[in-house]
Amino acid sequence: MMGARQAMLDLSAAQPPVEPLAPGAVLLRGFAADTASMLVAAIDDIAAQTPFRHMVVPGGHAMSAAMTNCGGWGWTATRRRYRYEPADPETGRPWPEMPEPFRALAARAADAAGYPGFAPDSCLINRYAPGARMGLHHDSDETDRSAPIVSVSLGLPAVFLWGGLARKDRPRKLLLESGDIVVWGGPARLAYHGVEPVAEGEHPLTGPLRYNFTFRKAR
Ligand code: MD3
Ligand code: FE
Repeated sequence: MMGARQAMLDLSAAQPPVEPLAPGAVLLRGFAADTASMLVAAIDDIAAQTPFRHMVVPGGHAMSAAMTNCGGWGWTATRRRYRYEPADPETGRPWPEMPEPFRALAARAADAAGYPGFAPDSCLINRYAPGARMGLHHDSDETDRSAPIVSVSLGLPAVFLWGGLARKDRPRKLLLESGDIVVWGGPARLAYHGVEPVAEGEHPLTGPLRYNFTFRKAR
């Protein structure tokens, strides 16, 4: 009885919609919604080994988003420079391994966005409390710019700002909600972007927090 026709009507097998944002950039709304609670548990496990911290950047101010990493290379900032490090400068130990479900999710999202074979070696995890933000920047510390960046948002929503390839280009605004994934590659890879201050709120999964993690090919 379970013929092809019935399989086509099985909504549980449907893929979430793929929304093109710009050449190279794709929004996958809700792509991580069904694995979100597992992802939050994995973040808690990583943070127990390599704590969230507010990095100080060149210019001297501490970032309002707290950060940690998993995978072979972790993004770090100091007063002097930005750099990918194989170990956490705070603990002296290698960053925790990238959990297999993280790697699989990133590869599946990249594939859905038209970037097959994505093999990230780095995952930067950002934690936003209400009021935390991220100023307009582009991500240029990676050696391999041919690979996309896959960004996963969990918990409280945030208004994401996304501009052009020049800092002066006026940014567009996009609400990113829990479970949303954005893939940035090709001509969008070096676009300027940022996050407006996160509003107060309570999310069933994360309480008063937003997480964003970005999968990268650093080397
Ligand atoms: C567009 N994170 O960690 S994710 C970052 O929500 C970062 O925490 C933001 O920017 C956050 O560097 C935004 C969306 C994002 C990430 C990387 C990009 C957009 C991007 C790289 C190129 C273009
Ligand atoms: Fe960024």
